[in-house]
Amino acid sequence: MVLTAEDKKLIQQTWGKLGGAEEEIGAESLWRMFHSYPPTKTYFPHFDLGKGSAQVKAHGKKVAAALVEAANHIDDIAGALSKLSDLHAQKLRVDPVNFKLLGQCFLVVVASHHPALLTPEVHASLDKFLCAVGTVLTAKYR
Ligand code: HEG
Repeated sequence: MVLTAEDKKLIQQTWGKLGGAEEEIGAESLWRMFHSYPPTKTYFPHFDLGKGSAQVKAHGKKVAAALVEAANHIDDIAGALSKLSDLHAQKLRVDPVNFKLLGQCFLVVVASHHPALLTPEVHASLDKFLCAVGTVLTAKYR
């Protein structure tokens, strides 16, 4: 996944423009993933997955923080998310297909909250970024 200089600029600008709302966006993306793709729920048997669930909110905050970390280390996403990579691939053994689903839900949520922000260029760059993060988190899945 090659992120161009233009992609990197758009990704970093976009995180800036979400203006602190990324935690809610993270939680809503997860909620949407669980309910539009129910098999994803199997990784979270210990969670209450209802709307407004405190566990989904708390988890959305963690996912958003990891995405911000990746955006802040855009030239070394693998290094920035190395522990999470071990966790998802080797411990949780999350099937790689699921990352596409979460990425898609994330884009839908950004679009629904910030329609003007998600120009086709930003859409493409954010999609590439989410794919790059997914590649890192699934790299050791074997
Ligand atoms: Mg994952 C935990 C980030 C996709 C299933 N995920 C976590 C944690 C973070 C994170 C930061 C907490 C780690 C910790 O507590 O040390 N996840 C993260 C990102 C993305 C992602 C950035 C993709 C953008 N995760 C993902 C997907 C699934 C999944 C697609 C499964 C469908 N994550 C998962 C599970 C846990 C985490 C089951 C453990 C939850 C818990 O028990 O607290």
